[in-house]
Amino acid sequence: MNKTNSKVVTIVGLGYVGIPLALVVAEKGYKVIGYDIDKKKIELLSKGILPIKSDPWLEEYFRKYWRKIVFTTNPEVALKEADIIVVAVPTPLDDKGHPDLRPLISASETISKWLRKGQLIIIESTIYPGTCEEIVKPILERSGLSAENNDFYLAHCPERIDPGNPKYNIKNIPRVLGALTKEGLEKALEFYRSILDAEITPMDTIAEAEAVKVFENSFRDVNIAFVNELAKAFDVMGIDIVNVIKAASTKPFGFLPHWPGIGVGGHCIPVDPYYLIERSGKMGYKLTFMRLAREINESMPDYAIYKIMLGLNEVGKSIKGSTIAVLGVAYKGNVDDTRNSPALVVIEKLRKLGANLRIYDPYVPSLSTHNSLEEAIKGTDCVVIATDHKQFKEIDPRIFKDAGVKVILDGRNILDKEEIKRLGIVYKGIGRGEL
Ligand code: SAJ
Repeated sequence: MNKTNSKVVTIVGLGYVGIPLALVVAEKGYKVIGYDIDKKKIELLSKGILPIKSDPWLEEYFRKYWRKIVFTTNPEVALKEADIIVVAVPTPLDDKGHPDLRPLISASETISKWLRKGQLIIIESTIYPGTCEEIVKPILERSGLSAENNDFYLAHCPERIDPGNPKYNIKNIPRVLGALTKEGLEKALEFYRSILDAEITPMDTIAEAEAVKVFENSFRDVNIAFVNELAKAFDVMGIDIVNVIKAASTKPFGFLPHWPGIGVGGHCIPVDPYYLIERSGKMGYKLTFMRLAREINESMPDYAIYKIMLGLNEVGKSIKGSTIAVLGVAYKGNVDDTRNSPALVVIEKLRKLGANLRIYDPYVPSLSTHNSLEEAIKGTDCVVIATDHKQFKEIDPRIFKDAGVKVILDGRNILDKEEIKRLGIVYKGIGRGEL
C-alpha cells in the first residue's frame, strides 16, 4: 500500500453514496478514481455536472473537488492501480420483493479480474449478514488470492447517508465497520479515520457489521408500522393520533416519535427489512413481526384511497369522474427522489378508479401535469397531500377555498384540520380521529 497522499482509492458506483464519498476522499489528498458502468453518468461527472439531486453541502464539495477525481467506465483504469476499492452499488429488491444482489455480484466479478495483493476491498452497500463471506469473498478468491491469508482485505462499512439532511452529511455521520480479518479491520479503520470526522466503531465480525444497517432501518420501519396501524384504530375510536404522539413525546425517555402517513417509500426503509426477513428465513427463523410491519406499511396507500372515497362520498361524489389533484410524488419531503414512493401507488390506484388526475410536485417537474400548485388545484373536487414538502406545509388553506376544492386528504397530516373544516372543506387525515 502506498503512503496516504499517493494511495489510489477507487469508488465503484457513483450515486447518492459513491459521489459524496469520492469527494471526501479527494479532499483528503488521495488519488481518486470514480468508476461506474453508466456512460452518461460518467460523461456528466467528467464535465463537472452532478447527475444526482444535490444539497448545499454536496454542491460545495462537488465544486471544490470534482476536478481531482478521474471518472471512468474502464474497469482496468479504475481497478488496476487501486490500493483501496470501495463498492457503493445499489442493493434493491427484485420484482418479487427479494434482495437483488446482481449489481454487487457484478461489481465483485469485475474487481476479481483485477484483484492484486494488498488491496483493501470495502463494501458500503446495504447487505444482509453473510453476504461478504458467502457471496463477495468467493468471487474475489476466483483471482487465486485468499482473504484468510490476507492476500487482500475485505471489509464492510454500511453507508449511512441522508440526502438533503442539512445537519448530517457523510463526514459527520458515525459509522460501524467490520472485516474478515484483524489486519483488514485495522486497514479499513485507518482509511475511514483518515477521511471522516465522525466516530468509526469497529465490530468483532463482518456479519455483525452487515446486520447493523438492516437492523436500524427495520427498527424504523416497524415503528412507522406501529403508528400506521394505530392511525387506523384511532380513526375508528375518534382519537387524533397526532395529538397523542405529540403528547407521548413529552416523555423525555423511552419514547421515539414516528408519524403515520400514506406509506413508506425510499430506497432504504421499505427495502432493508426484506434483506433481514429473507436471510433469517433462509437460516431457519421465519420473522413474523417485521413481515407484518411491512404489510401494514404497504397497506397505507389503500387506506388513503379509502379515506378519499369517504371524503368524496360526503359531497355526493365518487372517485370515478372526480378531478383529483395529488400534491407530491417524492417519497419524502424536500427531495426529488421518487423511488418506492407511496404517492405513485396512490396515483396509480386513483387512475384505475377513473379519477381525472392532476399532479404537482415542485421537486419532480417531470411527473407534474401542472407547473404550479394554484393551477393544479383550481376547480378540483379533491386535493391529496402525498408528500410533506415544506411548500405544502406552508400553504394558506384559504387558497383551497378560493380554488373551489371540496375535499382534502392530508396524507402526511401536515395541514391545520380545524382551519380547513372552518372553511367548509371536508378534511380527511391519517389517524386524525374520524373515518
Ligand atoms: N415515514 C413515515 N413516518 C415516519 C418517518 C418516515 O411515514 O415517522 C416515511 C417517509 O414519508 C418516507 C419513508 O418513511 O416515505 C422513509 O422516510 P425516512 O425519513 O426514513 O427517509 P429515508 O428513506 O431517506 O431514510 C434515511 C435512512 N438513512 C439511511 O438508511 C442511511 C434512515 O435510516 C434514516 O433514519 C432517515 O434517512 C432519517 O432519519 O432521515
